[in-house]
Amino acid sequence: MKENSKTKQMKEHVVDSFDKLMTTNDGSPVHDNNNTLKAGDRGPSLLQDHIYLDKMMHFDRERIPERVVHARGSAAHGVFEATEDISDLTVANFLKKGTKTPVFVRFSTVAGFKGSTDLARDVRGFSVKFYTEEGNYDLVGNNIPVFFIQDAMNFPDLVHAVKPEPHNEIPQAASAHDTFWDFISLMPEATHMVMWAMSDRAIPRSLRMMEGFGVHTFKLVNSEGKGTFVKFHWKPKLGVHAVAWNEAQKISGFNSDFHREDLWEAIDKGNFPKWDLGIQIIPEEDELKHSFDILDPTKLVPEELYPVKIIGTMTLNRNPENFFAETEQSAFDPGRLVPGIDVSNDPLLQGRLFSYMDTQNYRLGGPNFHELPINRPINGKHNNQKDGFSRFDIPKGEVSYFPNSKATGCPYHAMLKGEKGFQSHEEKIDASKVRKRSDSFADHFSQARLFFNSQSKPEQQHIIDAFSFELSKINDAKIRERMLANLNQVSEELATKIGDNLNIKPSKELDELTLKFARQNHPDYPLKNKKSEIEKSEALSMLVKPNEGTIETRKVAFLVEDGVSKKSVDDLKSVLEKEGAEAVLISGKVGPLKFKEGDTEEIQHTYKTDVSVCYDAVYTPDGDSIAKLMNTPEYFQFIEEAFMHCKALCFGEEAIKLLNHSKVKKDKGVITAEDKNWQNSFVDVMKLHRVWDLEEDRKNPS
Ligand code: HDE
Repeated sequence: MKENSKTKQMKEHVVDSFDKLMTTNDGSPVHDNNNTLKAGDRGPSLLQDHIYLDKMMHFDRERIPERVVHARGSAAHGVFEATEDISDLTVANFLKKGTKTPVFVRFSTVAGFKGSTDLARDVRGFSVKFYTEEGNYDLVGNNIPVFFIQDAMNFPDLVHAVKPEPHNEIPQAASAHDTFWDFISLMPEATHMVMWAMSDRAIPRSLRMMEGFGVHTFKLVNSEGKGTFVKFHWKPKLGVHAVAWNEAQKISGFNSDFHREDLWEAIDKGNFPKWDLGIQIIPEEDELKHSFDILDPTKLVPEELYPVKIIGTMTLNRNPENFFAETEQSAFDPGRLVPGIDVSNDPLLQGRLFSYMDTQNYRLGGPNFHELPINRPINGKHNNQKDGFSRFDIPKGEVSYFPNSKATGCPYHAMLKGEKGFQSHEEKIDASKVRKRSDSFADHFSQARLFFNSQSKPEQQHIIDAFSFELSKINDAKIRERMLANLNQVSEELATKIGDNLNIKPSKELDELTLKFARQNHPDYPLKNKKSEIEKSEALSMLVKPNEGTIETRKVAFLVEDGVSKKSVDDLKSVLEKEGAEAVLISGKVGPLKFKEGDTEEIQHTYKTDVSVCYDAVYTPDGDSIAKLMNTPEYFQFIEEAFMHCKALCFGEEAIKLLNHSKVKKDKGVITAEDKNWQNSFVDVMKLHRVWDLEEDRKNPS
């Protein structure tokens, strides 16, 4: 991996203890790290043991508060390269065509604690810190383009509602409980976002296969000071994919680090994840032109109205050296801006501008967290801010104020020397001071409907299943009813199908009652149905489009036993590897596996450690192994579960016997060596990610 200004800066702080003598924190060499100092062999221990005190005092203080939301995260370093000339829109240095900028990216779940599972049904955070030549720019987004609430004032309530309930701290990393849905059912504005949260977007196959969104509308500012509204999008090169809900639940049990491990391993193996950065460009003149308000964070801007223009590519190419020092201590903040980018007046974004800095002051123990290696800007920082806990820099000289003559006005502000620096976008505001919700934010259902209408049939079914699961977990029937009434505003079909699973019939009376409740809580709440300009948007569906799929970095389980044919293994393996996928041999035992041809290979994965939910597809090769597999219940469990989760399955010619003996039924996603062009057909099915359209048949094989 090539060095860049950030890796060089961080390198100075990396400590390598190999072949080094152990010391105390002050560098005093330690003679014995096994025994405390005692009065006599059998004690008592002595308080003067500074080596023990030094060690234990540090240990006692090893934990810092976890993030109040987005506590569980995984991160990586990389580089962003700007690929388009957008100098007409922005002076941002790092967006100049050809510029390469080091980045640090942290992905996260929202509700779970730091040690919770990766596969929770949840929104994923997608935070990018660009270490630009003009300071750090943080794009702190999510993998869903809209948010639950419109105003920052509601954020602590939203988070209190979704986090484990305060009396018993149950459930962990899950929204399927009363307090969350109680809150949501009383906040019609959350309906659009919960449609996304109940969709497969909330259970990604990999962090490398998620989109990212800035969510809010931002502003780009050019050299004339002209502003242009933009929405930011990250588009993953590997496509956008999810697992099945039943699979997610099982992965959480088998490997709660599934996403973290997947990201780490991909980078470790040189399979660097990549995303394109795109912008939707909305001229200032269009600000008030639409059925929705571009400042309302519960609304997206349909790509049909403003297409996404790709302006750069990000590659993650280095794992952190140390989780705590880098991932945990990284501090993101949407208010960390650089010249050429500014915030809009979105009331949720405005509220975030206080919260991040505030929480980091608390979480990282004071105002000098900017000096931690992971947070340091590469261009250095120069100002008169002084002192505070854990100051690393040693500022020179007697001056720590401005204006000054003693240091010739330094550090000088840009205007002093005719330079620009960061200038807020100039905007005319002529308004009364009010505490209210804008009428232009009043339509809460039409984009939720747009989202539902844009999903393929299997995706719609997954949304219905997810709502049915979550709402069934609620103890208070009134909450279920209110939620159903909200969903009835989105689509009668959606509400009726979910209602069937909950024993509730959507009705006008229920709708009115719900409205009354919402009104009681906030009497001035604007609620107006509008018609969306767009009925359906292809960009909102995750269905793989023809010829767009790839199997790069996908993991295929090869189920083998002693006597398996090496040729049968190697032939398909080479086809898959050519396409960038990985074959993993799984057997009954670790250790050497004997091939029919006589060679051996070390087995690292067995039915004891590995399950089908951790793989994308399954192959059973030919050979004398078939007889053993015929008597291996775990084998059948593996293929039958993969079948239920709509994965591609492949069987060698002799292995068809096993297929016939199982509950797996031949369909377009089950390929055998008797099929024409079978190896390529297997690859083609894998490219679809899953045969979701066969889900109903596969769940109930007749
Ligand atoms: Fe955050 N959010 N948020 N948020 N958020 C935090 O900051 C907050 C919102 C997002 O990888 C906290 O350092 C408020 C929207 C991500 O370290 C905290 C509001 C979006 C991360 C905070 C929002 C996000 C955070 C907790 C509404 C998508 C993880 C720890 C006014 C655009 C950053 C921290 C990381 C983290 C506050 C809403 C994304 C408390 C007050 C909308 C990805 O400051």
